[in-house]
Amino acid sequence: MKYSGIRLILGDQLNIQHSWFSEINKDWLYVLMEVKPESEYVQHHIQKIVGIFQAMRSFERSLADLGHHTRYFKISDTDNKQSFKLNLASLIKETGAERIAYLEPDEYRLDRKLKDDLATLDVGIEMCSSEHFFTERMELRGMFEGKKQFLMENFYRKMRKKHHVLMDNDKPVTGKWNYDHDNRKKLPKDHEPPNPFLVHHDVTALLEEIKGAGINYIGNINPKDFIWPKNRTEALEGLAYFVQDLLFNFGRYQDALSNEFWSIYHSRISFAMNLKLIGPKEVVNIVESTWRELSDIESIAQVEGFIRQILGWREYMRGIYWAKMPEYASLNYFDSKRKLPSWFWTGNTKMNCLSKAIGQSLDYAYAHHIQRLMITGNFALLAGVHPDEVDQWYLGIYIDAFDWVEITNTRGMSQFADGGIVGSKPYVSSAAYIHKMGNHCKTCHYKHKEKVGKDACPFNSLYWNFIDQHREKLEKNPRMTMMYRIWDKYNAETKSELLTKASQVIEDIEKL
Ligand code: FAD
Ligand code: DLZ
Repeated sequence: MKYSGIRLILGDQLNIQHSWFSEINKDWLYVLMEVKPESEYVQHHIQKIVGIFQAMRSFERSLADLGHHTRYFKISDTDNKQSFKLNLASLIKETGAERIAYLEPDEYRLDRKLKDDLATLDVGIEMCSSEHFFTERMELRGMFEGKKQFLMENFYRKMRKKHHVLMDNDKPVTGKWNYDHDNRKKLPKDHEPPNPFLVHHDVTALLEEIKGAGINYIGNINPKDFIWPKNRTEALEGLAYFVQDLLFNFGRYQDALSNEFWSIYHSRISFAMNLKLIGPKEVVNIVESTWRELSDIESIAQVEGFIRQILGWREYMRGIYWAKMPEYASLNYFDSKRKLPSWFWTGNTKMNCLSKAIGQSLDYAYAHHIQRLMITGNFALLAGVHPDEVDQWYLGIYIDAFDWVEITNTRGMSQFADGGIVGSKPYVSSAAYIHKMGNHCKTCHYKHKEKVGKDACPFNSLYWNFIDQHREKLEKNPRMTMMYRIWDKYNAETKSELLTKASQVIEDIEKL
């Protein structure tokens, strides 16, 4: 059939509410493609590939059911040239299309690639807004001008005002902007959070197609019971479950760690949001209106804590990404050089917190924020692992991982490789923090209170080694002063024992 134009939809642009789809226009052919290079730019978790392809296929069916004209390239199709450019070139020939429109990619890599690739096709090109975020790509950059650091909290308050979220006129509702301070509890003994919201899909056939295409992957999957949403309806069900059963403990336990529960009170909506099955504006609206309807003033700390993650952190990270790419992707403030230990791909370590965080990441392609920041990220930073290694691991393993939000969180917030653009100090801790926030240490082979003995928790010596090693870069940071004061009070013998122990830990890193 002949079309005057082709509209390309990427795998993380499945926004059925986009204005593109508001009316049926038979001049446009909507195109989605499963292509090998997008699955292989990093070694992905199999659940991430399955989850994206499942949602893409479902999205194309929804568009066709609405009456739009579509073309879908499956990974196994023999006429699939496994390239956006080559598939589009064939379609231009086949349909006579004279223009291609696409939605702004969220990743710098793909943004550049599509610009370059499409420029070689002899048609008109148009890039349109994805109509998903609160902010425009470059909005934060303007606020940055002349500043080394632009604090998330300042950005968040601007967003609250601009979008009238949790505001009474120009004042924050209840008079306070941020309730983070009230929100740092571990789970009480015998406390059981509700079960995570799960859908159940049989993806056996899709998995076989992916294997047949020879795509390399990591991680585990139960193809008879795949738990990630495939469309907007399922994503909205997950959100409704969160609002009803989890939100009112969200902030309180958002930093908790647990041996038993893998998502605690977290929403698990990042995958659906990053694919754009649901949008941040509707999530924030639903949460705020539920809170206002219930008039439950006590729960403001939970509600504000959750909204801050989406209106604050998520938009802020995207703003930093577009303000600082491409340089951001190669920052390495501490000049770290090591490789990740091989047990990051198996979870086979005697360190219980790491074994649990990595094990569940392999099983579910998911870990909650504190596991990513204070367990795996903390360890990688203390062990001096190169940020490229750390980025690749996070980008591959998590179902919600896309460069714009992964790299700013990993290289920025977690590894401080940006020297303090995102964070005001490195997120590092000894075992004391991990013990304080959960029950991992209770059942661990290592002793959280010991620093240098055979069974001392490796986090302890690595922590002090980090403090010692990076003195020049950190001691003037006001938020690190206290740690240097403590370190300086240790006598020479204690210091030497700690540093020797840290060297042993690094030497034996594969056997920890
Ligand atoms: P909840 O705890 O329920 O939070 C609700 C929502 O808030 C999330 O769905 C997410 O959209 C948003 N949010 C919360 N924290 C952040 C944050 N720091 N940055 C951006 N959005 C946030 N998030 C991703 O979406 N993709 C990633 O690739 C990613 N990589 C990360 C890597 C590291 C090292 C760290 C420390 C954090 C990373 N995050 C990433 C942020 C955060 O950990 C996840 O968004 C969150 O764990 C997703 O689970 P959830 O939906 O249950 O979140
Ligand atoms: C992550 C991913 C994967 C695994 N596969 C595809 C694909 O085959 N086709 C596609 O259009 N998109 C895929 N994606 C998502 C893209 O990489 C995504 O659009 C970019 O990461 C931009 O954020």
